[in-house]
Amino acid sequence: MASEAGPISKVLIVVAMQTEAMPLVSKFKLVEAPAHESTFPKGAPWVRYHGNYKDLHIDLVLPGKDAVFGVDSVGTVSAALVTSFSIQTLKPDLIINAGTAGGFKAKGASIGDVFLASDVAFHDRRIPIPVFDMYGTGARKTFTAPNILKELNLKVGKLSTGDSLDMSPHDEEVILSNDATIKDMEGAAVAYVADMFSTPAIFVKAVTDIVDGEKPTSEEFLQNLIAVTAALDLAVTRVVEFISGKSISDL
Ligand code: FMC
Repeated sequence: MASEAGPISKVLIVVAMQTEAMPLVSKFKLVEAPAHESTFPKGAPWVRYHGNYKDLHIDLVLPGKDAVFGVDSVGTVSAALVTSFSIQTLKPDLIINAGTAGGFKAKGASIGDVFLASDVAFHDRRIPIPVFDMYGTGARKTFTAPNILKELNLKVGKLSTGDSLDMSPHDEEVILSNDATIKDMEGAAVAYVADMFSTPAIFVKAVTDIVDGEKPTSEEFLQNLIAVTAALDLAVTRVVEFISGKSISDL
């Protein structure tokens, strides 16, 4: 791992869906790590692309396809697993969790906005016992990157994470008390693992759907996924270009 003062050399990009990953793979000219040189254990569906971009080594990992249903393994469990193993084996200086999210228009989010999350928390881990309640919510501040924010002109907001795409009334209540502007299915899980292993992590999230709007979430999500992914990839590219040649304390 690079010291705080040394230039960042290894970046780990954690993405949940193949649709979100592929434009970044081609932008950074990453190649898939062949099975025989895979650092991942046999049986794990996780996928790793890697390569050098400018003076950075980039590893882009995704949880891969569910073995039974063949769909992207979205959600907290898969994200935590692949992040944990990737930190152990790839030893990144910085993690970028890039993905799509739902946004709250009441908090100023619009479709296509790209946010850098200032805080993360869970909204579907209700444990109404003192202290366990706070453990469940798991609110934490993310690594602050004021210069990335300033340079890239991203929006800032709190991110709330849960394992459902939709929002139950219970979830809504917690999301409100988490003061969240955006909502996803991986961020707080990636943050938990990154903190566990003292690896700085930033959360770049592009809004595919408006949670407090009229349209059904799944419909709006699928409708906007491709277009919003382009905005996400542009933002991630700019973040990576900004990071190149800098140290952690410059971010
Ligand atoms: N609520 C929760 N997650 C998402 C969302 C929403 N309104 N819009 N987009 C997402 C993200 C999640 O993090 C998943 O990776 C994927 O997109 C939806 O399955």
